[in-house]
Amino acid sequence: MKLKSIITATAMVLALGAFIAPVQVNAENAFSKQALMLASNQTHHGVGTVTAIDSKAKKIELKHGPIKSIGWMGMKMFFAVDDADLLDEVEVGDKVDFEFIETRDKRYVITDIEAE
Ligand SMILES: [Cu+2]
Repeated sequence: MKLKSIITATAMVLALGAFIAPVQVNAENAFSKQALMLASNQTHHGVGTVTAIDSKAKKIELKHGPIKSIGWMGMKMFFAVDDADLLDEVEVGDKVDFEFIETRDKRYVITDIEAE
């Protein structure tokens, strides 16, 4: 009886381990430290015009329209970019479609952008 309990307990721990382990591996592999600091898993989509590009600082200024998913009116503002190569895709004056995420420290990071 006692041995059976130990075996059952061991099996449960192993089963639990098998359940948790892949999640931890995924979290380490698939998400950067920055991504884990996200305010939510939501990606926001916006449309706007490029008003300035700062490749060195990995920033882009956009005059964007309202973005309902995050409760914003239209405005002109800077966004960070995760990958500076994205800035090679667009020029000042371009009308763009873009996607961004919000970090917990209220930074807005563009994950995709393309000229319309
Ligand atoms: Cu804005």
